[in-house]
Amino acid sequence: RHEQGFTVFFTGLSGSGKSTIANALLVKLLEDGSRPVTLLDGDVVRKNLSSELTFSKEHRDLNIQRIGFVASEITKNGGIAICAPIAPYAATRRQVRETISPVGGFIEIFVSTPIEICEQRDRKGLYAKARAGLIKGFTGIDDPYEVPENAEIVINTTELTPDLAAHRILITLEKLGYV
Ligand code: GGZ
Repeated sequence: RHEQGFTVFFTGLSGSGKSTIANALLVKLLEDGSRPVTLLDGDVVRKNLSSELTFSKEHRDLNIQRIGFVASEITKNGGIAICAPIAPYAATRRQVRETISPVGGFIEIFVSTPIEICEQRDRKGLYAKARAGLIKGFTGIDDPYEVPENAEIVINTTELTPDLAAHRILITLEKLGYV
């Protein structure tokens, strides 16, 4: 029986595929059925928990700290938290890792889709708006994304479908003894 809770923390650019892979992983973990699973998706958190926040560095950090706090509570109580924000700052990601590691597992997943591909896809038209100057401080265009150097898993979406990516993550979670 698996008692320990854990957090799967995705990070990557807008349009990198974080949400799609996170949702595919959610389905697989729910099928497994061993523990409650909570998905904290970037845009859902932005609409609810962080609706008053902007995309300044301070507010992005606050947003990630809130996500980290909720994930740590879930993890502490033996659940599974899946987080999928951009989380562009390495120091803030490290903070979250340090908050959660003492109470359970922490697996960071870098969805490494290059900006060229994210911009080509441009599912929500946000890159076009950022290029046109209609959105200022857009991650990867005129705002930083600090590439993770200690992620447990790196997912290259140009080589893997979302379902295969989720499968690979699940296998790794099994190997690490979390599921
Ligand atoms: C980056 C922005 C911005 C700016 C709005 N920069 O593709 P999306 O639309 O659904 O995902 C992006 C989401 C990012 O919110 P997060 O809470 O994940 O970001 S952070 O971790 O940095 O707090 C994008 C949309 O919000 N969006 N403006 N300026 N993404």
